[in-house]
Amino acid sequence: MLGRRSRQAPSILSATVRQYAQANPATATGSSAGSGSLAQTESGDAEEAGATERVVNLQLLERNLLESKLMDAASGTHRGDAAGLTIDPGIPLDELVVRVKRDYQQRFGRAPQWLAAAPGRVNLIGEHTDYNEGFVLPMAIERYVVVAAAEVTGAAGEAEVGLHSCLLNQSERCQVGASDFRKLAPWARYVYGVMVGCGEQGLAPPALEVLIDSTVPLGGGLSSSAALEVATATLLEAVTGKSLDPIRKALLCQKAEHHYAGMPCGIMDQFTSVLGQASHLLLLDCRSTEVQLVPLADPDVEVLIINTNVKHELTGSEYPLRRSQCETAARTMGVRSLRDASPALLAEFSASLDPVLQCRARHVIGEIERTEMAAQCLAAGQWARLGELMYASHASLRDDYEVSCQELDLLVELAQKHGAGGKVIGSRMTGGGFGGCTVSLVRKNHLEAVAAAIGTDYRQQTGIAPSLFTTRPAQGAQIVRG
Ligand code: GAF
Repeated sequence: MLGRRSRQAPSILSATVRQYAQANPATATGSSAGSGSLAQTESGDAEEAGATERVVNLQLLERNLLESKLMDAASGTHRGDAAGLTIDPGIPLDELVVRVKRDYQQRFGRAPQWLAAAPGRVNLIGEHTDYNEGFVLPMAIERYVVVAAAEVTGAAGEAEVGLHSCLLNQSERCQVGASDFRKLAPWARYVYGVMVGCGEQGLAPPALEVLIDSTVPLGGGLSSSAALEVATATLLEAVTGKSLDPIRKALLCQKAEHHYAGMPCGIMDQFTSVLGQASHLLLLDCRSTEVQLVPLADPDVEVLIINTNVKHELTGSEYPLRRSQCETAARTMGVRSLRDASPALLAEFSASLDPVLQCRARHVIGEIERTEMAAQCLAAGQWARLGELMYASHASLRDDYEVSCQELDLLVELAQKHGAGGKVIGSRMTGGGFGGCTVSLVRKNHLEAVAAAIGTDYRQQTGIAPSLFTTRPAQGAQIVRG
């Protein structure tokens, strides 16, 4: 039986990546991946969030327009009459690299010396479970952040780093470890935080000019920020010629997000961007950091991502609020985290636990269970059951965790409607919520028709064009040679 719940709480955790087949020899095939080494889990530093009311975005239209522009820029597409009805083929990594090299040459008058790429991620199931020490089942996607750099020779004193974002057409300058990061643009804080963290691990950068480009949609819940962090850490590995342990690297990036971007995220996004494997999902145990590779290589099954192109939460307070609600629920029930809770334990506390906290805990406890089951279904090819688990996950996120929104719910309903009869295996919101994307598993020969039908209905009912693309599970971060 896969992933039995460990009630141990080790302080130093060994991290291994292994093939799911090792635990389930009867159901999976493939080669094993490398292994990480030692790491201490970051417990997180979520602040007590005061606000309990859901934040409604009063400037939704304005923000949608801005984000749509950014998303178009990220995907390299232009919206025409067919927007929202066709699947965006995207830009392959090698083309993005060529674009980055060309832009670097134009901006700085010479070729970059080092390049690194890191992917975004989509989570198939296991939402809001990572910071509860549960399981997640994500994969890296074929959308990347690419960073390029060359050394600035003759720089005196503190090494100054120049940063340019092609996506936003913005530039920043900083001295790693010596600048006030609050004065930097938000995107540059991620880079700065990672560079500080790398410096602490002996990978301090010299004076550099850095150029950044991306095809990971911004604000779409596909981890554009984790991809930026991990690409930066990978770039510094190339620059310094030193390697970070993969687990340490992911934790360093997570820490940068906590401290320099103020987002108390879990470990899923950074781990996936570092450890992603072609043709595989990662069943990540967020307590032990053990990863099992679950094959997703059936040529008849497509992973369809649909972006609602809305984002309803302006303040960012909902995520820390959920995190602190989970911590309070766990404390009240006398367990270290909701990983250690069960439906029976929750029932015991039905009289004393706040009803909202009961709902939050019910989601997390159920979602951890669903994620383990989903990995088993995938490995055994039990697609119908997997689909049920995905729909159940969405309902739980909508009703108990309250992180969905009308647009996400509509996309899932449309997937169910147009995918009846097994055309769509399952569908659910993915990522933090309040907008962003859904992930659906779709039978290949129905893909185009189903995508067009969902896109048309969504646009008709919301007035918003969604963005659609498919992806195979991608390789994690890499230094790009030549
Ligand atoms: C965001 C966070 F960054 C992740 O750590 C995870 O909690 C996710 O939301 C929800 O599953 O992407």
